[in-house]
Amino acid sequence: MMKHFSFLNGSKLNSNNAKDNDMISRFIPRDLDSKVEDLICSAPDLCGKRAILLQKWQELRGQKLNIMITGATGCGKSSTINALFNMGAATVTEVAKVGVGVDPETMDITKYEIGNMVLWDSPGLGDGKNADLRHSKNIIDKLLERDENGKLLIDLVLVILDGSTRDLGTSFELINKVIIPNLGDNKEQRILVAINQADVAMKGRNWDYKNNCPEAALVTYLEEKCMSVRRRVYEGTGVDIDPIYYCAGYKEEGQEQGRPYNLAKLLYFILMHIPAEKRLVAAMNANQDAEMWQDNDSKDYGEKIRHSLEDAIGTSLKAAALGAAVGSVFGPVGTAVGTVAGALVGFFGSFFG
Ligand SMILES: Nc1nc2c(ncn2[C@@H]2O[C@H](COP(=O)(O)OP(=O)(O)O)[C@@H](O)[C@H]2O)c(=O)[nH]1
Ligand SMILES: [Mg+2]
Repeated sequence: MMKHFSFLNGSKLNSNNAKDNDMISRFIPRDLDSKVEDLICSAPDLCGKRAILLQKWQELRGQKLNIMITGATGCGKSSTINALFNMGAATVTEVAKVGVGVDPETMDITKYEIGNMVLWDSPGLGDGKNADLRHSKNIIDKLLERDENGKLLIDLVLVILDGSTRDLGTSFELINKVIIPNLGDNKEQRILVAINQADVAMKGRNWDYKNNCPEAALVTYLEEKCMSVRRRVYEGTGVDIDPIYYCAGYKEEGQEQGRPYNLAKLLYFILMHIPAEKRLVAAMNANQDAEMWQDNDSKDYGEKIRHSLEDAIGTSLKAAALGAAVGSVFGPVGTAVGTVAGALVGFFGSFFG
């Protein structure tokens, strides 16, 4: 059921005033609905399309997103999830527990639910023969699972590799033998391989700790590592992936918390690998600590993230309002909807840098 919206007393929010800017900086998702309601109600030129837009907005908000995160124990799955998303709001469930007395570190799948987003934290291979068999089976079962509409449940598999490990044999086993054969159609779209712990890939050498970024020699090393992973996966499966490297951040005893590197890049790649109408759900649950997103190999990712959201939301709202084919929408209503999409992305996209 659609929530009751106050259409009649619209136009109370001017998106340019100082109060509003202050609200942007302290924005929390809880406020998002009322902000969008205000935006849609106060936008001119919508020609009676407000109710449709509000309903479409609720539909986008209500999308279900399922991401599997897998990789060898210690590669940084937990660290990555904590860096990327607003895990303070997550509910946690241990699922698919098989057997008794297993080591908690290698214990099967953990399910994190944050709003409409579900993360399935699934150990990869390398924990011994029995554990590997169990983990493979759990991963395959999850990959083959279908939602209530008969579509594959998992939208994206994020495979994390430990960049400080030379031998990635078990990771190729996981990607080439377990994941890719069970990914269904559109395999390139539904897998993202990310090499973590970029800071210690050369045992801590060539990492610029002051500026939190790799020096030239380490960049070369990491780029080669990405190419070599790409090649190994292509040779093994014929699937052409585009791996990236990053750093989830680290916490050493008695030291300052290390900031992530390329985390905004990782989020951008995640957004581009999930269905466009689900991008909003991912972004809404992103970590709102601006510090996490600030260090990347390019300054553009904040802008790219906002653009990909604006594009997805704008396209969807326009299509709903005008019943027209995507991309062919011009004229005042199209422009007004585009403005609404841009403004609402601005509301919660400011922390991406
Ligand atoms: N130096 C460094 N350490 C990391 C990074 N990511 C994770 N770690 C450390 O690696 C260890 C294992 O990480 P964790 O997230 O528990 O891995 P998981 O077993 O895959 O969930 C922890 O001590 C983390 O602090 C990183 O990017 N750089
Ligand atoms: Mg973990």
